[in-house]
Amino acid sequence: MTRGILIAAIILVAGAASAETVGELHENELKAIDSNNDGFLSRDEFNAFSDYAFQEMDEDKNGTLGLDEAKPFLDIKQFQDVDRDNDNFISRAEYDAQMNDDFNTADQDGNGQLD
Ligand SMILES: [Ca+2]
Ligand SMILES: [Ca+2]
Ligand SMILES: [Ca+2]
Repeated sequence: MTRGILIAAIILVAGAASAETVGELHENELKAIDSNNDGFLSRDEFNAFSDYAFQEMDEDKNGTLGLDEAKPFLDIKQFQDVDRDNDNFISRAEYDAQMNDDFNTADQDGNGQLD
Protein backbone atom coordinates (compact mmCIF):
# COMPACT_ATOMS: atom_id res chain seq x y z
CA MET A 1 0.00 0.00 0.00
CA THR A 2 1.15 3.49 -0.75
CA ARG A 3 2.30 5.67 2.08
CA GLY A 4 0.57 8.51 0.33
CA ILE A 5 1.55 12.12 0.34
CA LEU A 6 -0.43 13.25 3.35
CA ILE A 7 2.52 12.80 5.68
CA ALA A 8 4.89 14.54 3.26
CA ALA A 9 2.52 17.50 3.09
CA ILE A 10 2.19 17.64 6.85
CA ILE A 11 5.95 17.61 7.19
CA LEU A 12 6.15 20.45 4.67
CA VAL A 13 3.53 22.63 6.32
CA ALA A 14 4.06 21.86 9.98
CA GLY A 15 7.82 21.44 9.83
CA ALA A 16 7.63 18.02 11.45
CA ALA A 17 10.85 16.08 11.19
CA SER A 18 8.98 12.84 10.67
CA ALA A 19 5.61 11.33 11.37
CA GLU A 20 4.47 7.89 10.38
CA THR A 21 0.78 8.48 10.93
CA VAL A 22 -1.47 11.36 11.82
CA GLY A 23 -1.87 9.70 15.20
CA GLU A 24 1.81 10.22 15.86
CA LEU A 25 1.72 13.90 15.10
CA HIS A 26 2.83 16.00 17.97
CA GLU A 27 0.61 18.64 19.42
CA ASN A 28 2.42 21.52 17.73
CA GLU A 29 2.17 19.92 14.32
CA LEU A 30 -1.53 19.27 14.67
CA LYS A 31 -2.08 22.83 15.87
CA ALA A 32 -0.67 24.21 12.64
CA ILE A 33 -3.45 22.45 10.73
CA ASP A 34 -6.24 22.40 13.34
CA SER A 35 -7.40 25.96 12.71
CA ASN A 36 -10.29 25.94 15.23
CA ASN A 37 -8.12 24.22 17.85
CA ASP A 38 -10.62 21.55 18.80
CA GLY A 39 -7.99 18.83 18.68
CA PHE A 40 -9.51 17.22 15.60
CA LEU A 41 -8.70 17.61 11.95
CA SER A 42 -11.94 18.08 10.04
CA ARG A 43 -12.34 17.58 6.32
CA ASP A 44 -12.51 21.36 5.81
CA GLU A 45 -9.34 21.96 7.77
CA PHE A 46 -7.70 19.15 5.88
CA ASN A 47 -8.75 20.61 2.51
CA ALA A 48 -7.45 24.05 3.44
CA PHE A 49 -4.17 22.57 4.53
CA SER A 50 -3.98 20.37 1.44
CA ASP A 51 -4.51 23.40 -0.80
CA TYR A 52 -1.84 25.37 1.03
CA ALA A 53 0.62 22.50 0.76
CA PHE A 54 0.07 22.26 -2.99
CA GLN A 55 0.70 25.97 -3.49
CA GLU A 56 3.88 25.69 -1.43
CA MET A 57 5.21 22.78 -3.46
CA ASP A 58 4.22 24.28 -6.84
CA GLU A 59 7.16 26.64 -7.05
CA ASP A 60 6.60 27.81 -10.62
CA LYS A 61 2.83 28.13 -9.97
CA ASN A 62 1.85 26.30 -13.12
CA GLY A 63 -0.73 24.16 -11.34
CA THR A 64 1.21 20.90 -11.57
CA LEU A 65 4.04 19.40 -9.58
CA GLY A 66 7.02 18.32 -11.60
CA LEU A 67 9.58 15.82 -10.35
CA ASP A 68 11.93 18.61 -9.24
CA GLU A 69 9.22 20.35 -7.26
CA ALA A 70 8.07 17.16 -5.56
CA LYS A 71 11.53 15.70 -4.96
CA PRO A 72 12.16 17.37 -1.57
CA PHE A 73 8.96 15.85 -0.22
CA LEU A 74 8.28 12.63 -2.10
CA ASP A 75 10.47 9.74 -3.07
CA ILE A 76 10.20 8.44 -6.62
CA LYS A 77 7.89 5.61 -5.59
CA GLN A 78 5.47 8.00 -3.94
CA PHE A 79 5.65 10.33 -6.92
CA GLN A 80 4.76 7.51 -9.30
CA ASP A 81 1.89 6.40 -7.07
CA VAL A 82 0.38 9.88 -7.16
CA ASP A 83 1.09 10.45 -10.88
CA ARG A 84 -1.72 8.19 -11.99
CA ASP A 85 -1.47 8.86 -15.74
CA ASN A 86 2.34 8.54 -15.68
CA ASP A 87 3.06 11.79 -17.49
CA ASN A 88 5.74 12.72 -14.92
CA PHE A 89 3.64 15.54 -13.52
CA ILE A 90 1.32 15.52 -10.56
CA SER A 91 -1.73 17.45 -11.67
CA ARG A 92 -3.98 19.16 -9.17
CA ALA A 93 -6.62 16.48 -9.82
CA GLU A 94 -4.11 13.70 -9.13
CA TYR A 95 -2.95 15.45 -5.99
CA ASP A 96 -6.49 15.98 -4.72
CA ALA A 97 -7.41 12.36 -5.44
CA GLN A 98 -4.39 11.16 -3.48
CA MET A 99 -4.99 13.50 -0.56
CA ASN A 100 -8.61 12.39 -0.44
CA ASP A 101 -7.52 8.75 -0.35
CA ASP A 102 -5.01 9.57 2.37
CA PHE A 103 -7.66 11.29 4.45
CA ASN A 104 -10.00 8.33 4.11
CA THR A 105 -7.21 5.92 5.02
CA ALA A 106 -6.25 7.97 8.07
CA ASP A 107 -9.88 8.37 9.15
CA GLN A 108 -10.11 4.82 10.39
CA ASP A 109 -13.44 5.17 12.17
CA GLY A 110 -14.96 7.05 9.23
CA ASN A 111 -16.30 9.97 11.28
CA GLY A 112 -14.88 12.57 8.89
CA GLN A 113 -12.35 13.84 11.41
CA LEU A 114 -8.81 12.89 12.21
CA ASP A 115 -7.91 12.77 15.83
CA1 LIG B 1 -10.39 21.28 14.15
CA1 LIG C 1 4.83 23.40 -10.91
CA1 LIG D 1 0.12 12.99 -14.04
